Amino acid sequence: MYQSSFLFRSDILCLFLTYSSYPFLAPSTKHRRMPCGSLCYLRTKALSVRRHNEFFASADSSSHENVLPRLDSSFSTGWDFLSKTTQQSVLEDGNKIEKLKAEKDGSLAWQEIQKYSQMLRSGNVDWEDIPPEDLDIRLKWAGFFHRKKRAPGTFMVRLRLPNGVIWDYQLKALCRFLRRYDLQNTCFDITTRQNLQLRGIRLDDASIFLEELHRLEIGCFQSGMDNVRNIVGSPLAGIDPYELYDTRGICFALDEMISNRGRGKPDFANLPRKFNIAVGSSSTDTVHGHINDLAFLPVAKCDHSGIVLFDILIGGLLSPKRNEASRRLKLWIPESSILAVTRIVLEIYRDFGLRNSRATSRFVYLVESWGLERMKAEIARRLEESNVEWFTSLKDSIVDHSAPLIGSEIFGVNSQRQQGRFFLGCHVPVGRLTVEEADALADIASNYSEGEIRLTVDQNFILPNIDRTKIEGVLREPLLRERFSYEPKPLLKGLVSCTGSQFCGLALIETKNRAMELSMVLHEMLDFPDGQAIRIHWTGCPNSCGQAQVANIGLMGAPAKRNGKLVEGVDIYLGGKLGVNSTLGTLYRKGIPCDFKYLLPVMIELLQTHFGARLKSHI
Ligand code: SRM
Ligand code: SF4
Repeated sequence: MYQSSFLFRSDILCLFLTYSSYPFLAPSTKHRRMPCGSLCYLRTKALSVRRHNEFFASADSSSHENVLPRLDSSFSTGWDFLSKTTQQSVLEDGNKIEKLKAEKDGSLAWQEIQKYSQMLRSGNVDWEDIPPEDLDIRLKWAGFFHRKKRAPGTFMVRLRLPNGVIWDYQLKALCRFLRRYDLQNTCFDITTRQNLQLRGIRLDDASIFLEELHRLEIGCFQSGMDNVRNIVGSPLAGIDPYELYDTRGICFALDEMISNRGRGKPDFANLPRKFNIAVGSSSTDTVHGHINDLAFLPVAKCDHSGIVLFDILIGGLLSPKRNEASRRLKLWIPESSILAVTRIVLEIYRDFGLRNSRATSRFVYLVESWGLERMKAEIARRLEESNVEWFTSLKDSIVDHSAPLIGSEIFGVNSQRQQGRFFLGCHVPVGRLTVEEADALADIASNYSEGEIRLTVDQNFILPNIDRTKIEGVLREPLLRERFSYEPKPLLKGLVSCTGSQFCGLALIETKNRAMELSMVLHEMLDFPDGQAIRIHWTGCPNSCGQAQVANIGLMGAPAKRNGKLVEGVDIYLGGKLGVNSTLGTLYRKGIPCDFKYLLPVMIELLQTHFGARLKSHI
């Protein structure tokens, strides 16, 4: 470890710079310096505006040739990045999916999806002729999820939208693509990782769709299976008055490092399991850092240099087997070290993660099998080796604990840190948009928010950077008055729902429709005097994609009994908290039938006793 007992001149200067840059560091802190990487979202924004124009200029061109990178035989796969020892142990002792990857790596789907698409278009084969391991599993590496059980022959495509940013021209082009299908069978879903999923896509169109995505600078590769998922950042980045750090640049840079901006990067395409990353911007919890495998949360900012220090959290997860909030590593880093730390953690996970059982292969199991101290020492050793800046103690954290927790209170017109600019938070009922609605939203963004739309982990959106002169106009937009309300009712503000049985083959219950219906009925019966959001999350099975344990009240699909018969039911979780002292909700009641005759009284009682709801006088 670098010690400051013997210092050259440059080291003295460096030490001086370090302490003046980081006055909140304790004197015992060990440190190193490295050149700062300059990551600038503004560049992305400027490019986006330019690409917008270019895209429309070329949109009518019929040639889709040579847009995608052509992969040749020298192309490495995820398997090539595994050490000989890992490869050997997978072959001897790996679980079913590991064996499947060893046979043919998932990253090959990036090529094969185009091949299959062309074969289907030639009319000589049918989608049912495609080997099921490719159709149902490997294509998920390319972001194509066959909805085998609920909509056979069609695919859900999951995008990668770092920091949840999407632009009007991108959304419009996606709508234009989906219009080739019967609109009844397509839609968009905003996901709990501030991302978009598109439904109803056919495999014969996959290569054309991919080419469209590439021209739009949107990625979808590595959005499923054993990959790093959408990089979550604050939807209020750059506009939040309480912000310590603008997350946009780093989210884009992380996405680039991990997935080559969603176009595929084999280095991290054969992990033992999925991996979630979030970067926070302030104590205003908009990213749910505590349930990610790796999270960077800002804890201190130097007034003088503007440098922000981050806490590193590791090992958070929700899963059928267990739910864990992430643990603080007690290493602090500046922004310039986030990429290096992420690379190191992913390499450790890829090279040493457990691969014999799918149920115990998430990162937390490696952290536990090594112990937190060994994991910390290994990360520190590798940081040291790479000459990356990090710190072992922090004198003081300047996180503003008084910042309002606006994660689920983003609605309506809000002042930005920029004078005369406002953001409008809007509610999307359980995250779903029809193609027509998405198209109209893109037009609204063009007219009022410089084309930008930001998605949230609560499956809603905000329109940033609205000029004062345009506020009246945007508030009059019929789509926002009638459908995507900026004044949602208390139970809708924090209502989240996973996909459920309408499209998900793992679901035990229907979720989205039920979530809306129950909220409406509860609003008919109850008053919520303080008008605060009550966060209710529905999730169709114990995988907890709808993050039931993050909610005030979590409803998780589970079997229930009525008159001796098995029926759709929920387990109820209670007590999830966001923010600086976040906690996960715990099991409160098991096996309540979803039939409102049984569920409604339980919910009314809960809302009255824990959340200040009152029965309406006419009830
Ligand atoms: Fe998830 C599997 C949907 C966020 C834990 N998840 C699935 C699949 C792919 C199953 C399948 O093939 O049908 C679902 C696709 C259904 C569909 O048609 O939409 C699915 N997960 C979702 C989404 C769309 C829910 C939503 O409505 O928002 C979310 C997509 C996020 C994204 O953009 O990438 C989604 N999933 C999550 C989260 C929440 C999060 O990331 O913060 C979790 C819990 C957190 C975590 O992972 O620690 C989550 N999904 C799972 C799991 C259990 C993982 C585990 O370690 O056990 C599975 C099943 C699996 O991986 O074996 C799963
Ligand atoms: Fe499907 Fe279960 Fe995830 Fe809901 S929680 S999307 S039902 S896997």
